[in-house]
Amino acid sequence: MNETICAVSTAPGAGGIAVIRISGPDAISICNNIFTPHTVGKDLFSQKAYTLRYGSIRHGKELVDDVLVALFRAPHSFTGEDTVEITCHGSVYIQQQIMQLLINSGCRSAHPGEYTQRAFLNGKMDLSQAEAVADLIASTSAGQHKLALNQMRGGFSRELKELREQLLHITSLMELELDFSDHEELEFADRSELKALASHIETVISRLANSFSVGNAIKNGIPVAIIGETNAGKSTLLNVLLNEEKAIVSDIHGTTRDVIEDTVNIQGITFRFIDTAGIRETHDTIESLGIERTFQKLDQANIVLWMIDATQAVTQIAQLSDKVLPRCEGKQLIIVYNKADLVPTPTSIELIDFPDNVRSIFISAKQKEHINKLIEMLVEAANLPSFSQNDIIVTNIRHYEALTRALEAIRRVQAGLASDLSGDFISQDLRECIFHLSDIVGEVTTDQVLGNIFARFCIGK
Ligand SMILES: Nc1nc2c(ncn2[C@@H]2O[C@H](COP(=O)(O)OP(=O)(O)OP(=O)(O)O)[C@@H](O)[C@H]2O)c(=O)[nH]1
Ligand SMILES: [Mg+2]
Repeated sequence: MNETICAVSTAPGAGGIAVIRISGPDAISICNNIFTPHTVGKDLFSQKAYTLRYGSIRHGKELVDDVLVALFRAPHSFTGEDTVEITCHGSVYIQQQIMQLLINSGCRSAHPGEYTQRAFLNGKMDLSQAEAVADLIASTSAGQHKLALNQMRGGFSRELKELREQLLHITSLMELELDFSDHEELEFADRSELKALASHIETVISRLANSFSVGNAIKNGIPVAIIGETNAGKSTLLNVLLNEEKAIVSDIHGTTRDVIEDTVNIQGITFRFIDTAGIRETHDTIESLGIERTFQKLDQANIVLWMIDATQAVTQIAQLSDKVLPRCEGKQLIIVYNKADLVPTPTSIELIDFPDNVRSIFISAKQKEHINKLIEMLVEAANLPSFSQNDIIVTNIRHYEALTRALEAIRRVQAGLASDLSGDFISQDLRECIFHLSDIVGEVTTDQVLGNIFARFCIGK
C-alpha cells in the first residue's frame, strides 16, 4: 500500500466523460505534476478536500484535455488514502494518455478491486461490505440492489458482531471456569444460562443460513429448469422467454445436448431459465451425459417447467412421470403442454390426474401463444417473500459456507452443554464458531482468499 495506484473507473468507450482515480500516498503530488490549474497558483497541494479544481493536463507542451480534479484526503476517502479523481472527456485516447502520464510520474496501474481492497485493509469496511460493493455494481434488479445496499451499509456486519460478542461472552465465562478448575466448588458459568444463550445463537445463525436460498434466488436469478422429452419444444420456449435465439432449435430429436441458461428480468424478478437435453433412452455417450445434467438441473431448480408435446401427451406423461414427479416434491411444477396449435381440443389431456400443487398450461412456443399467461404463472410461482431494506439476507456463497460451519460448531456446543461435557471441549467448539463468523467479515481470512475475492472485481473499483 506504499504504492500509488491509478485506473480508469468508468466503463471504457462509453459516455461523454470518464473518471480516472488515483489513490495512495503520492496521489496528490503525482497529479499535481501533470495538472495545470486554470487559475494561476492554485496547485493541488493547496486544494481543500472535497472540492473540485478546473484545469488542464498537458503532455510536455501539448494539451491533452481540460479536466476537473476532485480531491480527498486520508483518512476521509473511500480507500482511506489520499485520493484524486480526474474527470476528463470520454475519449479512450485521452484516458490512455492521462494513464500513461500518471504511470510515468510514478503511479502503478491498479489491480481488479484494489481500491475496495485498500478500503477493507484500511478498516473503512469489513470484508462482507467490500463484497457487497461488487454486488451493488453488478445489480440489475430492485431486489439485488436492495440486498447489496443493505449489506454494504453494514446490516449483516452488525448482526455478526452481536453474535460474536455473545459467543465471546460465553467463551470467557467457560474459560474463567477452566482457570479455576482446581476449585471444584466454583462454577462461574451458569449452565442453564449458557444453554439459553447457545440456543439463541443457534436460532440466529440458522435463520441467516436459511436466508441464502432466497438471497441466492434474488442475486443469481430463480432457477427455472425446462425439461421434457426430446423435440417437446424446450429450446423454442427458452428462446421465446429470453427474447433471443440463444439455443438451436430443430426437428431432430436430441438437438440440445448440454445445459443452456441465461437470466431475464420479468416484473422486477430475475429468472434464470435453464434449457436442458431432452430425456430419452439413448446409447449415445455424450447425449447420456447431457441427460444426467438435465436431472442435476432439475434437482437444483425452484421451478420446473415440464414440457410435453401435446400431440403425444398421454405417452410422454406415462413415460416420464416416475422420473419427474418424485424429484419435484417441494418445487413448483408447471406442466407445459406445447404445440397447442397442432391439437384441436386439449380436453382429453386435462383428464390426467396430477397432485394438487401441479399446474398446467397449453401454449404454442412456436406461435408464441399464451406465453403471457405462462409468465404470469411463473411470477406467481416465484413467490419470493417480500423483505425490507433492514432484513438480513445472505446472498454470498462464501458467507453461506462459513455460516453452515458456524452452525455445526454451535450445535456441538449445545450438545456438549446438554451432556455436561467438560468446559475445555465446549470452549474449543465456541472458538471454532467465532472463527467462522470472523471469516465472513475478513478478520481471520488468509491473503489467498482475499486475493480471490478481489480478483473478481472489475478494474477501477
Ligand atoms: N407446431 C409447433 N411446433 C413447435 C412448437 N414448439 C416447437 N416446435 C417445433 O418442434 C421442434 C423441436 O423444437 P425444439 O425447441 O428444438 O425442441 P427441444 O425440446 O429443445 O428438443 P431437444 O433439444 O431435442 O430435446 C422444432 O422443429 C420446433 O420448431 C409449437 O408450439 N408448435
Ligand atoms: Mg433443445
